Amino acid sequence: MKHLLALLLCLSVSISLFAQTENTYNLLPFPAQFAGKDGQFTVSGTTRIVVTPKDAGQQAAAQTLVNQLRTASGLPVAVATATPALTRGKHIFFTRHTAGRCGPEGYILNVTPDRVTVEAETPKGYFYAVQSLLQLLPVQVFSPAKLENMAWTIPACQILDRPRYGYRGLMLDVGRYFMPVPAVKRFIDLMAMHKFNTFHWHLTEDQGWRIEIKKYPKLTQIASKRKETIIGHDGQYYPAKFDGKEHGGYYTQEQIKDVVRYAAARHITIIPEIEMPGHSTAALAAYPELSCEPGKTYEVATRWGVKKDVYCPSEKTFTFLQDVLTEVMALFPNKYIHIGGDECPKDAWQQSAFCQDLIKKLKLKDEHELQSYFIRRIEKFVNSKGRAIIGWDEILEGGLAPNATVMSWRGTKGGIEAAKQKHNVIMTPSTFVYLDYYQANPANEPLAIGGYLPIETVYAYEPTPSELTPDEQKYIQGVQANVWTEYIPTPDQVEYMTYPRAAAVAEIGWMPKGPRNFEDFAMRLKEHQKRLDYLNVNYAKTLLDVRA
Ligand code: TNX
Repeated sequence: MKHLLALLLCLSVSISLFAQTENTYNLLPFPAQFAGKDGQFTVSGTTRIVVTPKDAGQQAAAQTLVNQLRTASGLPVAVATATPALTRGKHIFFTRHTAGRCGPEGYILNVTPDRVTVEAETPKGYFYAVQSLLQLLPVQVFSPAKLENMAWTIPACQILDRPRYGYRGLMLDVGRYFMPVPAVKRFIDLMAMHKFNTFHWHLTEDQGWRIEIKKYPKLTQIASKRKETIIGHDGQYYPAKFDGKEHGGYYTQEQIKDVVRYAAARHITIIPEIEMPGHSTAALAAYPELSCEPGKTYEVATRWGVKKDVYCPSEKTFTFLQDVLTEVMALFPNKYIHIGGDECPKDAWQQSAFCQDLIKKLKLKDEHELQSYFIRRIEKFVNSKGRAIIGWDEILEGGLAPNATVMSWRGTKGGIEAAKQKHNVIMTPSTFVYLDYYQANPANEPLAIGGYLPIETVYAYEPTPSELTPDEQKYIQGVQANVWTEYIPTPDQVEYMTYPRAAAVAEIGWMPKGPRNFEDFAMRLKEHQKRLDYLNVNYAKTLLDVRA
């Protein structure tokens, strides 16, 4: 009996300890500096989110908090501008930080039983503070419907938070499978919740062109549709199988503008990608005169894999691409335009008399240098409009364009090389952050492109290569995970492949350098998944299954 009592006591202590860790500080990504305190702040119907008059950034962030709280709690919480009476009350206060400790994306959060203060220097800082406050509240705050009998508490703590990297991205490939606007917006919503700040929108592919270009209507009339899709890969990873369905879709320029605004409201920059000179079969199907083979006609590709049908480095192509980029730059106001540059087989160029003459005329060594000439010319154009290019690491071959940022995807080699050449780098190695790869035993998973990338591996990734000197390391701007969609035909499947692994990427990009504890992450993730449940996210349950 005594033993039984002791056991029960032990159990209840460990349960309450567990409950403590489980229900309190399940922040994801975890903040840079964090100290838990005693007690808690309770949100009630009279709680006001108090903002400085005329501060639109505070106002917007406070409104996000109020909307979520009202939906889940039904409490009449509201945003209010500061008055002396309010200042004495138990409220949530937004104030502008002036001591320079937050930086462009950071915030300071102080939660005591008597008040909550939120400090930041920018609208983005306030926005991220609110994301953290929502994560400090019970997970039920993510409920889309009102819940009764809840205590809406925020555990006391002190947080000084700012991200490790200024670039924290996710890429979505809408070329292989078109994803409708609501799906893209939802992808953006989930990114914002995880404090990602860059959405790389892969808009053109061999298998489909997805952005309306007014000057070239055949891009949407012809290049945005394919006859049917073969579930199979050139080079045959898998037996080919027809899905028998036509596939297509594109975004109108109005829709693009709407998505850009939507993302901006969530402090996410969109980087559009227009692929060149490879991955361009769909564009050639619409405008075959852009190829090196006069008279040849093309069809939008229906199989996956690297295609030999590529743009010719001709004046016609440059005019076309400059026109396209002009419309693209008008739609996307940010600095960076991604010009692809990956996987461009040189066969067509080798066989083309025009290309061989051009190589001679420009005194180039080979087709790699011809690709470099291609990218440099495009870069010059983009730079002349006040913008900058990003390209996949193949743009290193034959010489980097002078101001280009490199995305290192074939492992980390390209990124290391580019940083040594004093170019900015985004690390996105397939070996760690390709979310199209299997996350668990392929035998139990839906068909994927191959590769094996469980969340533990993703979480173990250190984006800044130790091979670089401290000076060179400064060129590593951040980290991005890529969702290629050859085997991901629906938005639901996108969520399945993206989460929870993207949560690991979010934390890698945010938390200060240092040893990371996967067990700690996994425990927070378990709670975090309840938030994703409320949001109806179709995340893979892999981690929970493994650990159950
Ligand atoms: C390589 S990563 C590609 C994509 C594929 C992906 C599949 C890169 C720049 N190119 O075209 O979709 O592998 O994992």
